[in-house]
Amino acid sequence: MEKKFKRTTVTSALPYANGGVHIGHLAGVYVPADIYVRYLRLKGEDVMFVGGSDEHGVPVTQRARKEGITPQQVVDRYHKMIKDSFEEFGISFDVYSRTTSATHHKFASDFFRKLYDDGKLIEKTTKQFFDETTGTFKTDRDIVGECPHCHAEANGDQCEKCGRDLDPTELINPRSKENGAKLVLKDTTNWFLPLNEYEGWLKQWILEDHKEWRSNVYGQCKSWLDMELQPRAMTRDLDWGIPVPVEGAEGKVLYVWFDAPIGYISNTKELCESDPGRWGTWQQWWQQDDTRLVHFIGKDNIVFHCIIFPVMMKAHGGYIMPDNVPANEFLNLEGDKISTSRNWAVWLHEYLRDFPGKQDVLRYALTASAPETKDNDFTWAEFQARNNNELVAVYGNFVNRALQLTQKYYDGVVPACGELTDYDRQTIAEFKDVKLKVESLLDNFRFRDAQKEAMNLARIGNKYIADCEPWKVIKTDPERVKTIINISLQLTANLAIAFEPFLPFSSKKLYQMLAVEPLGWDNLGSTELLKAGHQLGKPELLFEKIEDDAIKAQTDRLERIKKENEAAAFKAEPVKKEVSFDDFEKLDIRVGTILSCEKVKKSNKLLKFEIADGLENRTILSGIAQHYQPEELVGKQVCFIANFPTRKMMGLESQGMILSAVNFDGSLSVITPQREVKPGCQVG
Ligand code: B3M
Ligand code: ZN
Repeated sequence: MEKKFKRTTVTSALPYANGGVHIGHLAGVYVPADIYVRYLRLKGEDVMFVGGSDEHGVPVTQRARKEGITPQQVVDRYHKMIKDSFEEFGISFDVYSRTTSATHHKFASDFFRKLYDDGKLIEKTTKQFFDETTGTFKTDRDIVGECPHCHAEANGDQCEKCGRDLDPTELINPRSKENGAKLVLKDTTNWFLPLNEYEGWLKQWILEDHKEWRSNVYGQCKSWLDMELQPRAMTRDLDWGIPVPVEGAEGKVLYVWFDAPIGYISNTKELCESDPGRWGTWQQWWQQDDTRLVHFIGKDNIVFHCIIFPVMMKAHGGYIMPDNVPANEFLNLEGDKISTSRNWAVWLHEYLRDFPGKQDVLRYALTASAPETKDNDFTWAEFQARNNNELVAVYGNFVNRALQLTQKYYDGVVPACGELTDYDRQTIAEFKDVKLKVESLLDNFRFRDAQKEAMNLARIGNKYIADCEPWKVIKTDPERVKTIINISLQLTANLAIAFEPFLPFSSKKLYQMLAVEPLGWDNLGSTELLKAGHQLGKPELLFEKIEDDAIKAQTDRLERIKKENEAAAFKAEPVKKEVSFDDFEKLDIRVGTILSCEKVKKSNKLLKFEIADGLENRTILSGIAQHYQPEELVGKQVCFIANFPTRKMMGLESQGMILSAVNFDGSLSVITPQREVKPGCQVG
């Protein structure tokens, strides 16, 4: 049964204010949410787009500790940075607030208190790790110890080495991450939300009533609901967060995942109160049946938005439930998981520094490879190709041709449309079709395919101009050219509408070039958007080619980061079995001076050395051709093993072995005495 909704509340996950925003965030959550919201607005629907920063939680306190500043200073810095990035990329929030606001603190606190007063929470005493030296309880992520499975150093919630999920009580010798103090188990009381009591309701609401949800979302919910749900703690023993509003709960705060989703509601309240004439009351957006609620999130947030937050709202009473939760999978970067700690990311502020004014290019590339159904990969090569082969060569090219021809033949004035040919009619019918296609894809959160359809419209235009050849026809039938150009210009205006949700900056520019006010979605498919006689603005290029150099700078940067990460992850091998001094003395290690060095023919590994060894000189072959140019070694001294039996390689004899250090990344560096010595000296 299709419900009739009067308004839509769209939320996008509140990013933790402990770091910047990268392309993974943008592709997974904010660009799709923004496309959807812009589309609804263009259709004239009543929609509110709610965002904000998530400023509580352990990651914020960890960052503060690392930098020696207060958590408030951390969130002040990153809230601003995140908000600015979103603005710059045209993420068109109606409100972007923060969970440290007074409105939010009160709202979340009252929400908790109502659950508490209504007996919807259960009080439980459990044993938690406690640091007696600081008098504080430790959360899982603040604890380190030995993994009981692989014996590596592991975190309280997970072992990174063997990948197993852990409970901190399983750790051998648990210690505080902060100061290394030994931890003891101590009783503490917290309040739990009995998720298990809502299992029947959740199964009906999701598994029966929302079979249309994306299969990744539905599937994750189903696997949660197939296991037995457990009561979940909604408070924590921490000092950063919203104090638990219950007597005797000093030193406890609301669990960050309790307060953060309430942030959507308190931010709505903040907006409504700032302009009630425009927005009405927050209750309209959260508690009225004729409101549709949609959450945009990444896949790691599914359980919180589909199970925990709905149960919180259900237990509280009065709230509507999300109608859809179009969660995305993850975006990888050049084949590797995006990681803040390894700096394996493209940060938005860095992108803007390197590609100023090219916000839409990134929006386009990210939507084109959006991880809607499975994890996807962002590569710089693909980014360049999307820009050069699609935005420039298809969309930009068509617009430029249409506008330049108008300039050339008619001084930028829209010519009148004459009689239509069958081909004109066929082209118009094709582009009228695009509207329905894009709509149905957007209504189903299929942003990638919707954008493809919009690009198709430009392809239709390019084909039309190429087939009609106005530059030839102008010589034989100038009246006909007026019609061709008129239709091309109408198509151009259609492109500005169709692309507006995806590429808002480019549409704005295009409207300026057409010298018209932005057009609503209903106009899509129309051939009467620009009147004959209308004077167009100045044509400019809509997109520019991105050169190889700019791309290489980015891939070089990533190469550098990869190297740094490998170096940081390097661990020395365990020491080999003991040997005696006699064993060592059996090896005859000497210093030689390289007289000549050349590549061995047909081998890409071997270099052939002539070495002065203080005796009769010798030839040594060494597999270091990938690491040195022959010239750079001539005249240098190296260490070699002098008493290995002669070996034959590639038909040549090698009398010994040159010693090299093997670096963390497998690169080789020959061992040279620190001061020059006589060739033939022994090493010992
Ligand atoms: N801050 C987690 C995240 O950024 C969390 C989302 C909250 S949404 C209410 O992935
Ligand atoms: Zn392990």
